[in-house]
Amino acid sequence: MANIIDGKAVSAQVKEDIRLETEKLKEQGIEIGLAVVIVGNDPASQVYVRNKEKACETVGFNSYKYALPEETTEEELLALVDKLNKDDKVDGILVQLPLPKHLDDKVIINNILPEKDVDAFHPVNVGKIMIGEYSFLPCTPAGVMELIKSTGTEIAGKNCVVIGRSNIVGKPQAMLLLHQNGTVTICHSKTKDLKKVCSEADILVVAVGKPKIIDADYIKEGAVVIDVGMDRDENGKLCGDVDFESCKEKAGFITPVPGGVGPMTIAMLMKNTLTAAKMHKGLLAEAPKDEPDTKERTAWNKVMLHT
Ligand code: BQF
Repeated sequence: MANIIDGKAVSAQVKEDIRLETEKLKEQGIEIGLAVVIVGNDPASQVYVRNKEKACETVGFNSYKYALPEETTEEELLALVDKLNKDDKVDGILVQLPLPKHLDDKVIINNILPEKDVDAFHPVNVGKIMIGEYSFLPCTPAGVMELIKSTGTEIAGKNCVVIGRSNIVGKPQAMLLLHQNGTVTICHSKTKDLKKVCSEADILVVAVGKPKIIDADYIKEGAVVIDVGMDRDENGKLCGDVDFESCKEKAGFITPVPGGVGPMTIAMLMKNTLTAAKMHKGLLAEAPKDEPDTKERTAWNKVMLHT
């Protein structure tokens, strides 16, 4: 039986550290605010937004929720983004994706001030991730890194396989693993012999979006298996991209769904909001830099803790 990675517990620890720091800032008269914008009535998005508001409450941030109707125009949404960009109480802005079809995610994201872009989706922040200069951590990949760290697994020199190449998870995930000196392979729908590639992975991150497509045949004995999937099985029950029951004996460590990566995504969003606030208030002059070749693991810790 593999060790099950408890994402809820790790996220609770991250949030507790943030709560303590937020409390100290409050004593100096500094409050932290996150604006959460949701357009339309997608039920999953509503759950995610609620999770984010709850997390704000847990760590002591002010959250400002803007629930806009499905018919909101690009002009109206951009006007709100502009207002939030200028609002001094708002340190971070989060626009819940996906947006309704008539709105272009890219146009909206490009109009969020990079220094308030706590999802790290703005091209400026994406570029910084590429060069290992993290103003903001990409939330889900950074959460995955924390979960790997919690297992005590060294990343340097390991075979790391990421399945999925999205801009939100797969691509930035590969970068973070690379910056920790992993030997990284990105797989996708055109990859030949996925099973063979995966079965050589010491660390396997699955972000495909298809229920239980990875079973024990894909897993190397003792591997760290991280499941980013948020899918529904044939009975409509929440499950991941990894067939947990099939893999749990063979993997060394494995994340469950729910209770694995999901809570970490939220915790990392809180961490980014704290960073945004500190930058905004002039408490953090420069973005932390990651220089993996010289500083290796300690660099990651520094980046994560913004020390
Ligand atoms: C848990 C997300 C796909 C597309 C857009 C806790 C969340 C999920 C699960 C959550 C996600 C997934 C979020 C659990 C935010 C993660 O206990 O397992 C929290 O709220 N997430 C999102 O905002 O947009 C998404 C997945």
